[in-house]
Formats: sequence, C-alpha cells, structure tokens
Amino acid sequence: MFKEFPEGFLWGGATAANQLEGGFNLGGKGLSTSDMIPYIPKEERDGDNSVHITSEQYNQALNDPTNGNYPKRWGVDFYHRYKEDIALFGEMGFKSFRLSISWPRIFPNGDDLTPNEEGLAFYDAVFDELLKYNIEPVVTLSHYEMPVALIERYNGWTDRRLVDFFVKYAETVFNRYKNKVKYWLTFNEINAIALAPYNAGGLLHDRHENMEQSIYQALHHQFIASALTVKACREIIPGAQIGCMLARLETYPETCNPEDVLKTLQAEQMNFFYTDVQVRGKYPNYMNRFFKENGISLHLEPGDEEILLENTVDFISFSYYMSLVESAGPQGERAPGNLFSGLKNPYLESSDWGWQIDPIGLRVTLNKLYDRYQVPLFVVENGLGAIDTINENGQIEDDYRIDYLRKHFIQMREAIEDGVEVMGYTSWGCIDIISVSTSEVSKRYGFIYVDVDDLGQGTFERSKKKSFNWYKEVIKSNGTNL
Ligand code: BGP
Repeated sequence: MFKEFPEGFLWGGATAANQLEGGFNLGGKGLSTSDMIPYIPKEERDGDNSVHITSEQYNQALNDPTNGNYPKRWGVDFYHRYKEDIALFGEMGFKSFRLSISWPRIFPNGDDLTPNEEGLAFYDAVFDELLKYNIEPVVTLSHYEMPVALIERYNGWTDRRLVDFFVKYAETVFNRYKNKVKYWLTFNEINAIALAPYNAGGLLHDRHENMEQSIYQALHHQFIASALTVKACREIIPGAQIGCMLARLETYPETCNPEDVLKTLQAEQMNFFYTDVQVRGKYPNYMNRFFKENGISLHLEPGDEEILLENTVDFISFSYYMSLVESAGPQGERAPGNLFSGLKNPYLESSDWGWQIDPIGLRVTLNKLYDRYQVPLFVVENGLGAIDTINENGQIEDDYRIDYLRKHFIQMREAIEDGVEVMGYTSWGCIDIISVSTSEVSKRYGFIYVDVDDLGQGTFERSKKKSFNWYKEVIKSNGTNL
C-alpha cells in the first residue's frame, strides 16, 4: 500500500489533435503543417526524425489533396469516434484529459476574419462529452501545428503578425469555451523550436537565410503571443489556470570533472531559458551571452518587456520521458531522445526506441523546477512508447508499460513528499496515436489499443490493454494501489 496522492490530483491522459483526430479535410478545417509530414519507413529514414521534412516533401504534400502517405491526416479517427474514446477514459476514471485544439479547424487559414463554426462546434461536443464523465479538459492551444497558409503568406512565426492571429484565435476559444474549460496550456514544448523549427514554428529550412536568427525571433513572437494569451485568459475566464509547457531535459554531468559540470549547467540553462521567460517574466542574462556569441540579434518592440513581465503563467507543465548526459570531453556513444539526444548512461535501461528510462530523474526534475520557480507543476506527458503484440488469447499484456509507469508514480509521490506541488499527471498517448518523431502508430503508448498499422490499414477498432485496468485501479485508489 502506497501513500495517497493529494486530494483532487488530476490523473488522466494526454494527446494532441494532429496525432489523434484525423478528419484533416472535414468540417471546414484548413490544411495544417502536421498534415504535410509523410511516413517514411525506418530503413529509408535519414536519422530518426520525420519532424525535419524537406521543402520538396512539403511542396509535394501541399499539392496532394488525399490522405496519401500522411498519417497525421488520418490520426486514429478520434474525429468520428470521440464518444467511444471518452467513454473508455470515463471507465478508467480519468479526472482530466489533455487534448489540443487544432488551430486550422478554427481559423482554416490562420488570418481569416471569422472563425469556422463547424470547428468550434466539434470541440463543444468533445468538451460536453468529457464533462459528462466529470473529466476536466486540459487544453493546449498550439501543439505542433498551425495553418499552412501562415507559412505561405507570412513565412511562419518569424512574422510578428502571427502574434495577433494567435491571440485572436485564443480569445475566440476562450470566449466560446469559458464555461467548459478551466485548464489551458499555451505552446506545447515551446523549446522544440530550436530543434524542430518546422514542427514548432512553421519554419522551412530553405526559406530562411539565417535559420538560428529566424528561430529565436520566431520564439520571441511565441513568447509575446503566449504572454498576451495569458492576459486574455485572465480577462475572459476568471478562475481559469493557464500554464506554459516545456520538454524538460534533465541533464547529468558524465563525471564530477568541473568541466563536465559546467557543460551540464550550460545545457540546463538552455532548457530553463524558456521557463525563465514565461515564469520569471524576463530574458535571463545568460542568454545575452549566447545571443552575442552566436550572432543573433532579437528585435523587440517597445512594451515587449512589460508584456512578458506582467503576464507570467500560473503553473508549469512539462513532458518528461528520460534524462540526458553531457560531457565536455570526447563524445562517446549517444542515446536518442525526445528531440534532443545525450550520451549513453550506463546505469539506465532503454525503451524500444533507445530512450533511456529514468524514474528517479522525474523526482529530481520536479524538485529542481519547484525550487527554481515555486509554482505548481503539472506532468502532462510521460509514458512508454513500445511495440505491443497481441498474444494467442487476443490480449496485450503490456507489463513493461505498467512497470515504467509504476516506477515513475513512485518517484512522483516521493517528490510530493519532498514538498513539491504537483497538480496532476496525464499519461502521454493514453490511446494509441501517431508518433511525432517517426510518424508511426506502431510506437504505441496507450492503455487503449487501436487496430491500425503505419500505413493506415486496419479497422481502427479500440481494445483494452492489460494496463487499462491497472491504471483504472491506480486512479480509483488515488495512487495507493500501484
Ligand atoms: C513530445 C510531444 C508529443 C509526443 C511525445 C512522444 O515531444 O509533445 O506530441 O508525441 O513527445 O514522442 P513520439 O511521438 O515521438 O514518441
């Protein structure tokens, strides 16, 4: 018997529209940047990351009105099956469900004068269904997608005008759902822009002369958009809570050599930078040095510094899948990771995709974030991407997933005991969805299995894995029965 989690702890699951919904051309939705990402079989992939699409691939996709080979266009068909899926979440006893709104479903081109009513109505129906089961929606406004028209017309987030378009979109959904949604997140993994500028910022490599410069200018616009969104949220929905979202990269020095420790500190600063701006409300001094040494000069408009300072977030949400290792010396074998890779840690085991599993790192990270910022934390992504196979009894016995989650829950509970305020936990991909980094569905995270393969073949039928009933019991016992 383990200790209970705090009362009202928001146990649940997490997803994103572009990986879940499908229906890419239905209900008046415009094309999304995520609809342009093709599935490339592993053997033909250049590296692990389909997030880096080429301009050629992008242009090809733009002219392909079909489902083609673009898995995020079909997702797992939540668009048609949301009632069935939410009923299953209800059966597991979810207290919260993290999903994102697809911006091009609301404003098909991003700069439209009026929103698309059919898109708004779709999320009304989804939120109503969640509330029917007493599940709190936790809504990400921007999860790795934007209307493609914003690339064609403005070159993505490098253009300041996107701030206004985004804030208008945010105000539209705040007004529409103010009686249904209390928890909001602005940009998913806002630090992703540094590594996946297309995915996170609509920046195509050959359309920018100086990519580094474009990335940080685009990021500045996202910071401003995020802060103005926080402001709008407070005005429109009193009592709501709005947070930022970071891909947390807990990084260890390879040795106690001070050179390694310094290198690790610098790597950690490049991760804390994003929360420093969004929680403390200003650019940290160490970034001045980074910008200077990398020839980056940011254009700030008068009033920007005040906007950042006056509209900091209520809480920090973050994803945590693994920890990383840094060394100042020779670089040895590397382990792949969520966006960023690190050196291999001999003390850790890895997932089927080489991500190094580190439950204690979650406790470390929760403590570090809380010590630094003193605001509530929300673990909105964590989980194990694995190959699931159906056994002779037609069951999926995913004990490896249960083991991964159990160990992380134990450490999360320890962090709470350490004094960290944790609002909740949403397990990533609670139903199987399309992977961001590989566009595969066979990299499965769910408690719920979806019968579809990487090419979109299958019945899309849902079934419960062994972890389904296990997680149900965890929630029911508020974490005492792991
Ligand atoms: C995060 C993203 C998610 C999600 C997750 C798992 O970076 O916010 O959208 O997909 O990682 O990554 P993957 O799908 O590549 O396994």
